[in-house]
Amino acid sequence: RAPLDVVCEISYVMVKPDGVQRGLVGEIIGRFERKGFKLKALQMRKCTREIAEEHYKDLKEKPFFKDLVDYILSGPVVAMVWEGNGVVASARKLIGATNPLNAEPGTIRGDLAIQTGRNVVHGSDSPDNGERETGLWFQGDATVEWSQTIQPWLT
Ligand code: RTP
Repeated sequence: RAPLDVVCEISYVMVKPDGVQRGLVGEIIGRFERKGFKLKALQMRKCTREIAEEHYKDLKEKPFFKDLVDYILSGPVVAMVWEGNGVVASARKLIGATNPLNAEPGTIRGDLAIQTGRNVVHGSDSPDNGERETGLWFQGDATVEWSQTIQPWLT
């Protein structure tokens, strides 16, 4: 039985090509695992321009849009779905500010990056986008149902 304050959400989190190339996949997954979130889907892949453009469609008019899409296409990414209480906002906090120079120490970007255009990881900015992005990146693939043993003592 879930406690009353539990809001079950999913966030689409992605290690971007620079994070993969720099060998930061384990570090990033570890931070979400240690926080207590539940991994629901995981796939290493090279994405298509169509998916990258759809993923960032809200930024289509920005001057950096093409560079952003080229960056996401520049190497494999690690696509993930994380589930848990308040995971969308919490993931954003764990990840830190868009510009890594403004990200607090202790956050992924604050500890591990120095450039906005190479900020190693993405996290959905709303529960609706968590659902939308999960559907986009894991088309047709069901997320995995499994029982997490980390939290029963809280209930
Ligand atoms: P993300 O979607 O990747 O998690 O990043 P975010 O919410 O923190 O930032 P957002 O404003 O959605 O921007 C998406 C990504 O675009 C790149 N960007 N470049 N050159 C620039 O001024 C600029 N601004 C944003 C970053 O890679 C950012 O993560």
